[in-house]
Amino acid sequence: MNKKIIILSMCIAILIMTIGYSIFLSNIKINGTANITSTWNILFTKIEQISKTSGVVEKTPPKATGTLATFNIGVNYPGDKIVYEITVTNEGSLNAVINNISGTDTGNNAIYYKIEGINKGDKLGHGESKTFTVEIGYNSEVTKNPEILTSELTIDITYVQDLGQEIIVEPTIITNKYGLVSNGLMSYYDVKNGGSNSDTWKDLGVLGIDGKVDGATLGDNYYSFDRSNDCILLDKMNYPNITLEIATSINNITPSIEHIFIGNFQVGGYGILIGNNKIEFALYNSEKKGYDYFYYNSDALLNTMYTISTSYNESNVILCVNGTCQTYEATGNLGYPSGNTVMAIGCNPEGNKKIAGYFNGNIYSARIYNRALTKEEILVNQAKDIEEFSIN
Ligand SMILES: [Ca+2]
Repeated sequence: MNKKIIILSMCIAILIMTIGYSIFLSNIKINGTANITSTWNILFTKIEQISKTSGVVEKTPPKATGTLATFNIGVNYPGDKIVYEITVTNEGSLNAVINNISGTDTGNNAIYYKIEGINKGDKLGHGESKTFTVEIGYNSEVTKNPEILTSELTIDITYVQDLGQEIIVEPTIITNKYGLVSNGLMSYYDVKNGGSNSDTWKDLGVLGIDGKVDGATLGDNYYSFDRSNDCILLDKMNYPNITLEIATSINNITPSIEHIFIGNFQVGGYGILIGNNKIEFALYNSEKKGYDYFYYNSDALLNTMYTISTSYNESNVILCVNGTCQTYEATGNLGYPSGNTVMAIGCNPEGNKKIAGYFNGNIYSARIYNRALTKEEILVNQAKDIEEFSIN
């Protein structure tokens, strides 16, 4: 076997995890003339590998030294993963609580990180220890060598003195270099981030499924669709849990027809569209053999910039438009599209052809996740769009 190929298929993941406690000082109370005996000392006391697949190479031993924990691994095959257990100990005399955790990876979507067991709002009393896990893996959906072979994750955990103040417990969300939730981002299209041309909309996500532009016209930072046979065809994406997101502006609506932003619903499937002047998510329900529709409350406006996100997790649908979310119960079974129907932007696909449901407007970006993002995660992505596209 050619050595070059082995090297090319290797991805390196590095984790840098730090503990900070910047604002606790302002909260320490000093009484009278007593000596200050309270101490603040929270550190990583242990990092240990608890499982790994055979394709994972630990390039240096993992290290937990003081407020810094690091590891450096290589993965060879999609599906490879390693799990580390990390212990954090409060060796000081003050009770502490996490008031923030932030994580950013450098944007190699072939590598994912999962952190479990530590959240904003977690308390750590003096003398106590807590363990949590970090899983790093080579995304099993990847079918070709990623363009970037390394990934660096930085996590900052900030503790403050626990004075009984209210800190809402929130899960840790890791974002990529674009400011988007990393975990599960399969395909990501955004003209502004480069690589696209009049034939191809570059996929910046895990799958590397570049969109085949068929009729749509490349503009400044968008593709425009004229409601007459314009479409961008992707590939098959039939996930049982999904999130679809799109940044768009609408030029025109013909009330009697459906205009599709993104979807794969040709006899089964799901997508985001405009129906009866409203933005909606449609999901094929295989029990009732028809679509369930989840409408956003207000009418869609023309020439208005929208970020639209929708997620489905087998019991709920979340639909968010410009930072406002509606949640619906979704019963029944998701029905997949028939045959080899692909995901498409701006039209209804049948197999890998465009047939109907044409859109009239501009599409700036689109994202497909293979899991249902939470409302909190969707709002992180929408905040990114709201800033990028100056949405009011
Ligand atoms: Ca056209």
